[in-house]
Amino acid sequence: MFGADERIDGFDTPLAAALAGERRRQEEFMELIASENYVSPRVLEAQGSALTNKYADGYPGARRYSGCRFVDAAERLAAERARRLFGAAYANVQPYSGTQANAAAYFALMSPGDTLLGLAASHGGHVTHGDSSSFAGSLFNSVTYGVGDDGEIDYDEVAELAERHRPRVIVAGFSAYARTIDWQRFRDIADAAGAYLLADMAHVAGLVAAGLHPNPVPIADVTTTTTHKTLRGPRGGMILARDDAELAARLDRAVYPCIQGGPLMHVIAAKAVALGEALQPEFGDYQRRVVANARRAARRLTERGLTIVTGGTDNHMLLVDLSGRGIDAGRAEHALEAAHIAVNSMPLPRPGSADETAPGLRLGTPAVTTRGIGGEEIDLLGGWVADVLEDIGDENTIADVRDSVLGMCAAFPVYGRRKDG
Ligand code: DSN
Repeated sequence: MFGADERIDGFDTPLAAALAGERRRQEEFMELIASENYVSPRVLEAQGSALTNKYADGYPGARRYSGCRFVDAAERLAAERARRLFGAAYANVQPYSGTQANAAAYFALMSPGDTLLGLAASHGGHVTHGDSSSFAGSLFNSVTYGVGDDGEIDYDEVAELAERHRPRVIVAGFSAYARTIDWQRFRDIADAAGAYLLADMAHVAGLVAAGLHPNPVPIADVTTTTTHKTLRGPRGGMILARDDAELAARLDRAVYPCIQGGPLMHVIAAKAVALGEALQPEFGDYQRRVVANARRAARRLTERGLTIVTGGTDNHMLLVDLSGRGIDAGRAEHALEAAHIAVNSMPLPRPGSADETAPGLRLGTPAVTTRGIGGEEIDLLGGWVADVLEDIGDENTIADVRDSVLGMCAAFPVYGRRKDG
């Protein structure tokens, strides 16, 4: 039997150091990676619970294993909360990730060789939206649309490609896009082409839950999402859909047993916690601060002479185009990391060119907002990002910014007690 006081520390020193180091890194960095967030202690509690021990292949009430009474309860809670939060008739909370959610949705809606129309990865789409590096691009006949010269989705191009290629599925969604998606426009295009519409709301699910971004669930045939990012749950995926019993059965079969085995019941319990948190009124306040902070950061960076794609943001992220600065994006990411500011470098579409990309940075405000940062702190943080980018090789600038960042991190701890609280 295990002793109650068995700990990693003292047993596995290198792993204990990695865990402690990462915990400390999260406290001591300003986390501006748009897809990351900090989960609550309650979510961590469920994720680290004994539910990790339980096999439960199948669905609540119909498992391949005995002893599933309590994990059934956890899964029912998660699914019921997901349906309530997003007004969905159907929710499957088992996908291990957003990629698995998209894979299952594709297998429910298409056969290998069918045509898939999605946003090109080089224009802000996720690789599962049809990129050749993903199963989506190799199993299906992938056709991609892009953004126009203004950096916004070119809906006319989507319509033209849909009419020409008659895809089985059109995917609306993104990994790097700062403007509101017009789900209804996609619905109309899909209807005209006889296609299914799949909305991937992974990035904006928290905003959708708070009513700050239109909800795709009543419009799309199937909606997929991750449960982390703005939704602030554990890393994982989820599938939602309107009321269609036959489609629901296909989606269930596509998740299990088609592409997944036993569901991760501890993660599902953690999803239930996070979805319960998202149903609280304060979650809406949090999301409003996330968006306000992103807009404020975009304004601050613009004041400092940086180019923000589309001139600003409607959501939690902003895309900084470094092409006019002659700065290598990877070098910018590393310089910011040295200053304890975490961002993603990523190629951005170059207006007017389908293939060429511009060096870019993707920034987002979900994580810093969780730790309580807002208002003038966002101005300071934006100023520090600009300082590092202006003086990219200057170690003194990096050291000064790092000191300032560490000071702000100490004043706004993630899991510890506030100095002022
Ligand atoms: N890897 C996630 C992101 O960073 O956006 C999903 O695409």
